[in-house]
Amino acid sequence: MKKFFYIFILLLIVGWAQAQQRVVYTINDGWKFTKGSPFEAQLAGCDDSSWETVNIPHTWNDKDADDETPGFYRGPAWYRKQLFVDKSQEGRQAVIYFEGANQEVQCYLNGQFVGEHKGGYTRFCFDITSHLRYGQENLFAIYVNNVYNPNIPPLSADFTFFGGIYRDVYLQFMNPVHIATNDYASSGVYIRTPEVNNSAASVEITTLLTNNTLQPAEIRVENIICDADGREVKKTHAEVKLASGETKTDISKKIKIDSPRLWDIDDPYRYMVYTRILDKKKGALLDEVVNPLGLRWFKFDSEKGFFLNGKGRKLIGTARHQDYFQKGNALRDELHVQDVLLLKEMGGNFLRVSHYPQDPVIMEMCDKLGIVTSVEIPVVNAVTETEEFLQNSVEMAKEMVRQDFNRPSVMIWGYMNEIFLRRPYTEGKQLENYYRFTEKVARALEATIREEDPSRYTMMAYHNMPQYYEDAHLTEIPMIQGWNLYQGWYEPDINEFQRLLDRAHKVYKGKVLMVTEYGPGVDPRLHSYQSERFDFSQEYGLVYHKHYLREMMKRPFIAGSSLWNLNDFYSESRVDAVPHVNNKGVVGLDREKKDAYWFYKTALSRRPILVIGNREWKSRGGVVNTAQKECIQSVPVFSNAEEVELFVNNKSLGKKKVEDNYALFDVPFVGGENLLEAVAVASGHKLRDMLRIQFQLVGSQLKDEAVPFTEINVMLGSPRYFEDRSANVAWIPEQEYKPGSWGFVGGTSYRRKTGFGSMLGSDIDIHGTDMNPVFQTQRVGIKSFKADVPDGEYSVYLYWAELESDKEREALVYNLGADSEQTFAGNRSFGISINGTTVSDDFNVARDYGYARAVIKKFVITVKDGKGLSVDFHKKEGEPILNAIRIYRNY
Ligand code: GCB
Ligand code: CA
Repeated sequence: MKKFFYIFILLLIVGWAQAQQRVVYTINDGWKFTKGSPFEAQLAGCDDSSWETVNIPHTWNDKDADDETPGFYRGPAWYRKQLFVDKSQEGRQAVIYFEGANQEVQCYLNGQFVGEHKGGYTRFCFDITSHLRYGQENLFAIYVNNVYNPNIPPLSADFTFFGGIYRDVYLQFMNPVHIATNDYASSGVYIRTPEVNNSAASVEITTLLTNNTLQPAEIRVENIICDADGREVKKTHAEVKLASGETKTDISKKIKIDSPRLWDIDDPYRYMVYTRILDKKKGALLDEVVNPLGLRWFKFDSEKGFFLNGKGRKLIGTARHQDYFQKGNALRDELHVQDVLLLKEMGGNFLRVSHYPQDPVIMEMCDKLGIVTSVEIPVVNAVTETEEFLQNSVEMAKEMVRQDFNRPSVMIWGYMNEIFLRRPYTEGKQLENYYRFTEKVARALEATIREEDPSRYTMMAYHNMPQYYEDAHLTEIPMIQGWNLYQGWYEPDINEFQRLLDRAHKVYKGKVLMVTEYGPGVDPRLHSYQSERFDFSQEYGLVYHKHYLREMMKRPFIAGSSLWNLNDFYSESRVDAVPHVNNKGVVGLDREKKDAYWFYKTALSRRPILVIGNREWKSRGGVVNTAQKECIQSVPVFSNAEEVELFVNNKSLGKKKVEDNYALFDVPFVGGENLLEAVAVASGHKLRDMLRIQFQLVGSQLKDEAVPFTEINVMLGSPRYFEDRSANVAWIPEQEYKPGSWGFVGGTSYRRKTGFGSMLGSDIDIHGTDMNPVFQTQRVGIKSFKADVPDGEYSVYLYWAELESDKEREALVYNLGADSEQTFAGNRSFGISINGTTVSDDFNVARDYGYARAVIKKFVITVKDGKGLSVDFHKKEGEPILNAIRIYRNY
């Protein structure tokens, strides 16, 4: 009797387990991790007790990709985890599923190899059924490397290749008879919508079914389409017989939905498709997979642009990189989610998911928020002329398409970004062969994607060397041409942008055109009222974006654009105003909004908006320039109201008309705290915004008692303002000395030559500081810096960095066209005296500190007899320099 009872219970458990639905959970926490290749790390015998303990998402490069030492760890590493798996899932199919790991993975379970994967940005999974032990500890050992592999794209790119298991990892348990998990880590269900219009839609659902039992299985496949409220709209079913071990396709054709509610940018309505398989006889549910269904139709027209559900829509949005301040690419879901919310809030309706497929939550968010997307594989900069490279690229394309196949937001599949940026040859037979091979890869990718998914468009992004792409026929292959254009940034003439658009329109008649990239670098710590390209100021950022948006809006044949980039991102080898960071984001690495973000939000959003710009600039400074002892500086106020009024310290500055999405006010700042208050009325709504700013007022006459002297912080050779955010110090531009006042005597501003003209200062990384901009400009040939300060004791800090070196001549990889014609001027020596006392007669920055290293010397000086302060430079060899000066009154 007792025995019987147990058998009954056992049957119950087995039966229950059989009929149970999928169980999916993450196994992210508490992994042992080490770099390198310890002996037999996949085996239990390997002692991992001294390894670090980490949580996934994890990257091993979050710190070394952001430190001063060039390079970051690109090598092998291991993750290990002892995981107790209870008996609740015993007898079921077990799968380990990775959302992404960079870039080559080998997975072992209990000492046995279970699978491997190449490519850092697509999802993959392995069946572990035969290796898993229930009711016991299991040793998961995962080898990952991010070593350069000539056969795995990307070979090179302007972003850091953070290594690691940097997205979620899961265990999945399901019935041995289940919806297939082994088709490029897709959902096993492919939903097509061959016809959609306002009155009806037809849906076709393909399901891959697997029987991993030793018996044949007879099952019922159901597809239930529900509306967003969960009400059943349509249901289909079919009966399928599966032989033991068989994987089979079931296709439910032409499911008709009348009067569909469409998926649109403003109303991203989604149906849900529940794909279920049931035991034919017992009716028990064996497996279920849920997919979103968006009913929409769209087209791109080479003259009129993009149409969604019959309506013309200009696509405006951004590209996005998947990293974050101090975290590298290892982000929890919430941080991904936040980015799509930021884009939506900005009024964007398009996301170029570039340069690689991203976390599934990014795609989910785009589906949910009505953001049209283009997803691409990371074939960037160059190809390797091998079949293996070609094959790996094709595999990636398949993974991409199958994994995000059911997303209503996806309308474009992309491949190849600026593939001729790093051509290994520049002429002759080798170049010709290289072109031919690249064309072959392009044609293979195009064919693969079109075969996999004829319902979407294909796109390729080019840089401004049309001739290369034409020579290799690459401009002909994809359905959409994406142009990455940086006129007014890498190239000097901003107006060349619209000329290039018109050229493309003319030359590539019939091709759909998009601007897949454009953008200037902006460091929100920098401001300038004489802004120019490469100065990284907020102000130049605005000039640039205003121009580009205006020119694209004028041209209906530009179907859309994705500015570069939503966020600042890490690029180890790059030096912008912030080392290792590409500063072209409209939000920062920490997602701080820059003025350009507010500009787009005002231009694109239909909600009433009023935002005082320069919001982040909380410690400002400047020189008295009114009789009332104030400093007038302009402040943009972003609004879609017709006019705005600004109050400063409770006094109205009057109303101003808004042009180009903002009104520029001349704001008289007083020393200390200032309160700005903007008011406006937009579409009947009263709007108000406030901002408090600390202002460091500097007298124009330093002995003027109405503006007592406390300190000045001056960047030489520079019209820029810089905010030292850690210490709330306001750096201001240089000026020429006039008696009673302060400033430089003699010399010129340092400008670095680039392939197309020159840039203010330098963009080399300055070691030993996190205030690059303070050191990146300088006055060359300076004779003196004078300040007619009142008597007292002062700390005088002199700032130097040698900007000239042989190294500097090596063209910076990403600053297209940086040239090499400068002569070496870094070998310089000069004397320094302060108020007539020699402090050095042979000061040589390069000799004593090397190139590009921040040097700060502090002198304590007593000023007497009303003589003020004079720092004098005495030329010995080469030209004397000074990068910045801080004069601080002690007493
Ligand atoms: C490009 C590349 C992108 C770079 C960008 C830049 O054209 O496609 O990967 O980050 O330019 O900032 O230079
Ligand atoms: Ca995730």
